Amino acid sequence: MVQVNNNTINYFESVNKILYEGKNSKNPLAFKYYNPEEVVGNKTMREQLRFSVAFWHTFTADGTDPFGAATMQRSWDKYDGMDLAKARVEAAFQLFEKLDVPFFAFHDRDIAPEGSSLKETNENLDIIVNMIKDYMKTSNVKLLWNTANMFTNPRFVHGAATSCNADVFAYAAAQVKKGLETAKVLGAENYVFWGGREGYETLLNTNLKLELDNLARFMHMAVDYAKEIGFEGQFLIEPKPKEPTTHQYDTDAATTISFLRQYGLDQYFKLNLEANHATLAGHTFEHELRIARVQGFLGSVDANQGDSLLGWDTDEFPTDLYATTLAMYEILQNGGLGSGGLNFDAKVRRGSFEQEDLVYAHVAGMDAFARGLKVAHKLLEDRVFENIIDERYGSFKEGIGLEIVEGRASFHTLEQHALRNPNITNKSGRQEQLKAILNQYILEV
Ligand code: XLS
Ligand code: NI
Ligand code: NI
Repeated sequence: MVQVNNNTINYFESVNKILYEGKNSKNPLAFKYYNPEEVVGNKTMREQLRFSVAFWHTFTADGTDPFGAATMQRSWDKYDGMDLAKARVEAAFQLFEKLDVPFFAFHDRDIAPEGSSLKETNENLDIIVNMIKDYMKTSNVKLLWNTANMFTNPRFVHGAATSCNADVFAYAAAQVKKGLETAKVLGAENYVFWGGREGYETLLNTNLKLELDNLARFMHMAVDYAKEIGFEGQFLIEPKPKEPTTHQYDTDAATTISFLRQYGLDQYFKLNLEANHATLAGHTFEHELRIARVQGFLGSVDANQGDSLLGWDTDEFPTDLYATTLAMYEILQNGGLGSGGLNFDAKVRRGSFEQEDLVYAHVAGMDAFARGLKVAHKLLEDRVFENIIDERYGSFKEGIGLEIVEGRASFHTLEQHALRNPNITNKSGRQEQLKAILNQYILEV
């Protein structure tokens, strides 16, 4: 055990290391499906899934919502200020070990409090970053990504890189500069941009063109600075359509890819896709993953789920097996996530206020993705949908279809074909049958 506040505290006293006990286990503090060493496909589950704990939801959130006060009292909350920040790091590394997760992720302001000036804030950050660095020396946990919180402080009321105020743009740049230095010091695998308040409330006061141009300028400067200091992690953008602003610029995967291409940033960035953001954008999670995958932009995942009855970013722990299966189906076809991972950008419900709930929640999410991985792997191994899809598009493998695909067709040749073939026959898409097959795999693999 490690010592921080000159105390040796076991912050998760009632919890032992979580072990794989198999699907018949009744132990809530054991994995039923996640068996880190089990090989699925060509890698172990640990390598395939690359789980990450999100510092903000698990160590700083307290259950506050727009209607009510904090419900969660954590064992590290007896401290405050920098002592609290240190205690959180200590608790975090204890939980990482108990869950045996390979990664974690944080915003700068999750890990250290702001001071009265940028200089003091950076000094606070340095102390905690050095402490984390020390912990990482004796732990297997790596930093999946870090990011800058440029949405909580009132200075970001009109955004950060898309603020109407150039002083705020400069402050944000200073913050991301420090963030990249932090990423370098801690060997982060990625650096994330989530567009906190990078959007607008009303077009009536917004120079949309200037804001988008500035956002791109900001990202180019980040890329340049990363090169300058030798940070080689992957840059990621996390799309979200709304909340907190009415319209967020990084609305969804397709919009963000088009922004990256328009501004010549596409070679430097991939996407960090969050399940709940996909549904907020009116898409399924698998849609977002597919769009990114087929265009070579699938970088990482914020693994959570929304609630269709609520319609905001509820950030629940992922337990929906259809969603985890179809997500893993995309990820496996992507050849994995590369330097990315499955980051639990998820929080326990306000009513789940006991500290053990944090552990139950991660166990639930890890098991749901482990099961999704196995089902998706089997679906792909059996070529269940691939064979059906191949056959469905068979008309493009011969005759006029092949001419179209090979670029040999024109409106002239196509018109001749249409005139020669008056009787078109289509075949059923078999959606219901396919869903029944998917159910069968989820239940039986
Ligand atoms: C908020 C985002 C945020 C990012 C990191 O909706 O999901 O948590 O993942 O800034
Ligand atoms: Ni997120
Ligand atoms: Ni989110």
